[in-house]
Amino acid sequence: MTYDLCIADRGYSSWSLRGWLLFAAFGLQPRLTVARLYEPAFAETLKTFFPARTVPALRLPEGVVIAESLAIAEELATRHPEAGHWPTDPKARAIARALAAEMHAGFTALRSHCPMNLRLSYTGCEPPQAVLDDLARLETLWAWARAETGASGPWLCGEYSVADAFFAPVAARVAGYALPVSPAAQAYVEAHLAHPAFRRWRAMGLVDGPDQSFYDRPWPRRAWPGPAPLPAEACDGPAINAACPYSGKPVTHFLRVRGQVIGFCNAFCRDKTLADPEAWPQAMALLQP
Ligand SMILES: N[C@@H](CCC(=O)N[C@@H](CS)C(=O)NCC(=O)O)C(=O)O
Repeated sequence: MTYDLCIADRGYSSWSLRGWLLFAAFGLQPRLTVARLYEPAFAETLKTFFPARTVPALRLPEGVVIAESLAIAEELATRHPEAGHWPTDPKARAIARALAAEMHAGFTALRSHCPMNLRLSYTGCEPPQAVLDDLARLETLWAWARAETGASGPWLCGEYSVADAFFAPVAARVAGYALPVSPAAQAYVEAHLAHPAFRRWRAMGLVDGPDQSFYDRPWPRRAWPGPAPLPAEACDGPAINAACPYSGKPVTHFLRVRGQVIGFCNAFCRDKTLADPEAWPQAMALLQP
């Protein structure tokens, strides 16, 4: 059963992140096509996903394309009930669905003033009142979900669900623009930044395509407030491994981490690992203690 998922620049495309998390955070793997935002080829690429005109666009195994994140969530949840997209408890499930739907339809001020940019973090963005209102609504929703579902861990409705996948790019915006939130909301943001699938996506987003000037802002920058990556550098071989940890193919591209050289079968897989080695357990497993 093959799913073809079309996404755009991982560093910037918030809806692509949601679509991808609906797979990666629930143990599913699509075949990816990557389009580039703001390039003529974007529309060309999407022609192969008719009738989609935005990403994410998902071609189901039957051949039909659906290009709305909520529809993708519902299809995957129905087709893979074991994957846990929605909470099984009826009350928690209803709340998770309400959260995902409100996210999908709302928060327009936050979305337009603070577009997702995983490549850096700004300070001094001075959010206007409409963004502060959106942040207040997030605080209300997040606290309500926790109180009603009795969630005691990091996620809103118990286990990580579609609701959390939908708020992951919102957490990235709070982190990326140093937005003012309560300690409880900040803890939720930090849980997203440390989530294994989010970390893998961001590592890819750091090296996936050029910087997009559309997202430049004139504000001071600070270090990304998520987990600090292990220092690593590109280098020459030989490596401690002959086969790429991801594909099993012979290694051609190398990096050094913790004083050891690991090889990969292409530049992208080397570079995404270089960006955040600990996001990639298959690569880290190669290292000698
Ligand atoms: N309602 C859509 C929104 C998708 C969307 O707006 N995606 C953006 C990228 S983050 C896009 O494709 N923009 C390109 C365009 O509008 O031309 C969904 O639920 O997935």
